[in-house]
Amino acid sequence: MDYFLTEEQQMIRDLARQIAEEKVLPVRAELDETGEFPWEIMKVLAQSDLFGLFIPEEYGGLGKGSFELCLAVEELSKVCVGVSTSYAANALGTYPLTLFGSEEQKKKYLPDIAAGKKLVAFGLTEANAGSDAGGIQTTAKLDGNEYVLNGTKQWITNGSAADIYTVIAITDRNKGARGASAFIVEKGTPGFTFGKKENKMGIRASITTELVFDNCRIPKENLIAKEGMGFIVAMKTLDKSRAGVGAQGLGVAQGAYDEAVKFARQRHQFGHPVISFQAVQHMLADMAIQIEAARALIYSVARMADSGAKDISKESAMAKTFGTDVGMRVTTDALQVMGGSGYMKEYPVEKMMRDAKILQIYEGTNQIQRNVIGQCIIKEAAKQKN
Ligand code: COS
Repeated sequence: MDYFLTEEQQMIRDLARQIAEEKVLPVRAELDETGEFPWEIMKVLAQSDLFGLFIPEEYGGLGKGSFELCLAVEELSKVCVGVSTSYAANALGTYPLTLFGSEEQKKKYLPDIAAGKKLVAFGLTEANAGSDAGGIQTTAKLDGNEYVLNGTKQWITNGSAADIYTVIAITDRNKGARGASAFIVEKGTPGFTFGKKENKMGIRASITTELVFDNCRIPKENLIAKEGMGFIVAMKTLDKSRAGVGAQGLGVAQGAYDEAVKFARQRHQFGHPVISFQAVQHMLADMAIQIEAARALIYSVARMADSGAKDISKESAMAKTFGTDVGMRVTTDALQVMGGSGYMKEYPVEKMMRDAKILQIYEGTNQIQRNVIGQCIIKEAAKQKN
């Protein structure tokens, strides 16, 4: 299908594709095995200006948007979702700054982020606050000219690899969701350390750790927006980034589908290539339909986000849910088409299937996304009735 990409968008897609094929593909199995952070690939992405895609030009970026970011994420995810997670989590961590940062904060942090000199992570989740994002317990107390942070963040992508952390903490426990605030915490700040490093089923080329704050003092100026805006900062950040998670699902689905088609042409049974059997063709046809439908939805939502639309909660939740459900279904079916070979580490599809699973879970489970969509439907229906 033709998505009418501009020449520039085609260049961005082709650049990401080239990096994925030349730099990521040769090392993806090794990264999956060792669980090492892909520093060399991050360097290449930085040299290619891909960290600056969504950052405004006045802060050293390329001034593009969610759509271009989705194109890059899709290409990287075709080859390795672990790598695309490390890359995309940087955007997730940066959105609080691009969306809500002050002029001083943007000037101070965005140029280094755009240049890929500093990596970013987003710290929301805690042991008792996953789907219930309002249930966070990490606190930030104002003491003179500093906030003092205490608490532990869990399952933070790019934890310990990142230099800059955008962190949500409670400044007023009595105010519920309106008592949370967003902060910038730099690596190396006394009282800020990294806890457990997780050993994961998939996306092993990304790093996931705890962030531990023990009387960590940060300057008052590191507050993002105003006190009490933390929950809104987090929700708007997630609204903005969720099409990108959908693009990860889309990319891994495309990667697995391509492998399945290639395999089905080569593998012979009963004297014929297995692709000649209708049972296999129907599976491939269903996979192709789902991939194209996901692409159409994700690209439309990303373009909507870039158009300046104010409320994209419902659409971005749809893109995330559909894209990542397609990612899981298509990788599972691709493995089925490949049979015993698909299950073996000799082929990349078993890794793709392991990688795809997290996409239905992180940045808001697909059950939470359906809640978000449901709430939007209720609001729309109420408006229509009035
Ligand atoms: N944009 C702006 N404001 C939003 C918003 C959004 N997308 N979503 C909620 N809000 C506002 C609400 O309007 C409400 O404001 P008021 O207090 O003025 O009424 C406030 O935030 C609280 O909203 P709500 O009552 O809906 O919050 P809940 O605690 O019920 O939780 C969900 C809402 C479940 C949607 C939220 O907790 C969520 O997204 N959870 C998943 C979090 C997640 O993605 N975790 C993954 C880890 S982060 S990588």
